Amino acid sequence: MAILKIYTYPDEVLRRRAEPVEDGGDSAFQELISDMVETMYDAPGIGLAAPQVGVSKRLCVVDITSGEDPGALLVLVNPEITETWEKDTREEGCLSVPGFFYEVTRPSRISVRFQDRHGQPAELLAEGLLARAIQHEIDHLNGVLFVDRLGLVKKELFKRRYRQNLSEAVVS
Ligand code: GNR
Ligand code: NI
Repeated sequence: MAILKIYTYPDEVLRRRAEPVEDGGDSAFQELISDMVETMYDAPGIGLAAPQVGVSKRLCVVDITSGEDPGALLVLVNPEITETWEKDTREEGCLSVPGFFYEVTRPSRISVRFQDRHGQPAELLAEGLLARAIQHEIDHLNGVLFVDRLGLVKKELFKRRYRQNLSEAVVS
C-alpha cells in the first residue's frame, strides 16, 4: 500500500479523457485501487478518481463516510450515469483544487452502471452527497473539474484567485 501524489489544477492529466479499464482483473490494477483508497482516506476526501493520481483510467473510489462505515466504500470501474432526477445546489471542494469551495448545481438523484473491482457488472441508485460525489468523480474521468461548472464570471474570479494564491505560495 502507498499514498499516491495528488495532481492539482492546472495539471494536464486532469484535462484528459480517461481510457476505459480493460485489465480489471490483474494484480497491478488491484494494487492501484488499494493505493487510491488509502490516498483518499489519508487526504482526507470522500472520493478520488484515477486521473487525480496521474492515471488516465476510468476508475474512481468513493466513501462519503470517510472510512467510518467499512461497508460504505465504493469502487467504480467504467462508471456511466444512466438516468438522473431533479437538481440540487451544494458546496463542493476538490483535492485537485485545494482551498477552493463553490456551490455547484447537479442532478440530485442518479442511476449509475459500472463494474466492481473484479469486473462484475453492477448498478446503483444514489442521492444526496453520494450522488454528488459520484458525479464529481465521473467528471474527473472526462477531464472536467467542478470549477468548470461555475458560471463564466465566477470561473474568471476563481482563475484570478488561484493564480494569486499560487504566486503567493512561491514567495512566502
Ligand atoms: O473530498 C471531497 N469532497 C467533496 C465535497 C463535495 C462534493 C464533491 C467532493 S469530492 C472531494 C474529493 C475529490 O476531489 N474527489 O475528486
Ligand atoms: Ni475532485
